[in-house]
Amino acid sequence: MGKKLFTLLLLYSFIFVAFFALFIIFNKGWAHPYFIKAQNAEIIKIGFFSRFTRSGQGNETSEVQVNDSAVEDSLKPCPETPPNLLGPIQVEFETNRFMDDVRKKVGSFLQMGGRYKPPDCISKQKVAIIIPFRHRHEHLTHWLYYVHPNLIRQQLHYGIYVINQDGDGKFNRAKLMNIGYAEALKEDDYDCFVFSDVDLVPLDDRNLYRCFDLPRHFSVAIDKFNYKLAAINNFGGVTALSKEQFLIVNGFPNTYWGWGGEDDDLYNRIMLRIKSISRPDAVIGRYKMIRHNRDLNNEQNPSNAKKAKETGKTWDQDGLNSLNYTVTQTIKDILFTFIAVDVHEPTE
Ligand code: UD2
Ligand code: MN
Repeated sequence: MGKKLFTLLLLYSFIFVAFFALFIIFNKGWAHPYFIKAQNAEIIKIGFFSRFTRSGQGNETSEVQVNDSAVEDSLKPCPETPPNLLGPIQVEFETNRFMDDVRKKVGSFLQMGGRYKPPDCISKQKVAIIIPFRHRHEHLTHWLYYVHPNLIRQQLHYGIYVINQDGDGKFNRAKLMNIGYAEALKEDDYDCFVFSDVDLVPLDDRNLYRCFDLPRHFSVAIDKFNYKLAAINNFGGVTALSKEQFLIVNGFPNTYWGWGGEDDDLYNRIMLRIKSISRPDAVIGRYKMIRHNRDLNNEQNPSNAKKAKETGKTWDQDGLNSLNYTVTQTIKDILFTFIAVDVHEPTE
């Protein structure tokens, strides 16, 4: 009896080993789906990273980076709806965050300059995210902490460009956007440009940071405005235009110094040339704004509001076709590309 059972067990083990061997021989790609699964697990993990802390993660290049062009060729387009989205995101700015904490958290998923591409599918668009910047390091830290994981879950192929205005002259948000567009294009063939204030963090990762058939206004429901659109013609905060759309409107104006008006001018350009915009709904388009006072040297400029009434006369001479500036420094951080610029403020 015992001998019979032993023979039976032996036979079973042999069949099992034989089947396993056959599986490996005939299914050469077996390691591949497994690899993809491992990558997804990493991405899911990052999805929860706002809820728990992963400690002891260095800046090591993780095994999720796939640069093998043969593997790349076999990748399929990313799905229309990214599979790992979380929906609403918990966001708070009370925690004192440091850039190094953020580097430790997300650095291993990125390539130098704040670049990312999904390892397991091909994104339809290559997106440059442009942030106009001066003396807002704390805001930038919060922004990177929350937005990088969102973009990774969105399976976006993207790069982050922080465009820093040198000196203490009047701030020129719109011109910095144009510079970001021009500089990003020198680096890669981006199809889409997301223009984002540094103090606006999305509260829902279903708000996809990519381009649409029409210029996109993302930040439609900000906590500061009780999650309501401030005005029907508002086009400030976070927006996206494809390369074609941005060229059609001749980009942003370059001549809006100080606070205000430049977002209305872009809206007017779009209405003149493209006629319409698109927006997410007020649930997906929710944002939290980091509270701040008006910055020094960015006081409201009353002449900007007047200028924005004349967009029809100025748009084709003031924009991408009249852009001039000097890059003074470029820093490649793992989390972003920092480009410092002299914006050539006219002397009065
Ligand atoms: C509103 C608009 C913004 C822009 C601005 C007028 C919304 C939600 N926001 O924001 O898009 O049209 O009015 O210019 O409609 N910045 C610096 N350092 C400075 C000054 C500005 O980094 O010293 C950058 C930073 O990215 C900031 C952005 O410029 O988020 C806009 O400036 P703001 O935050 O002072 O303007 P705000 O909140 O009134
Ligand atoms: Mn702001």
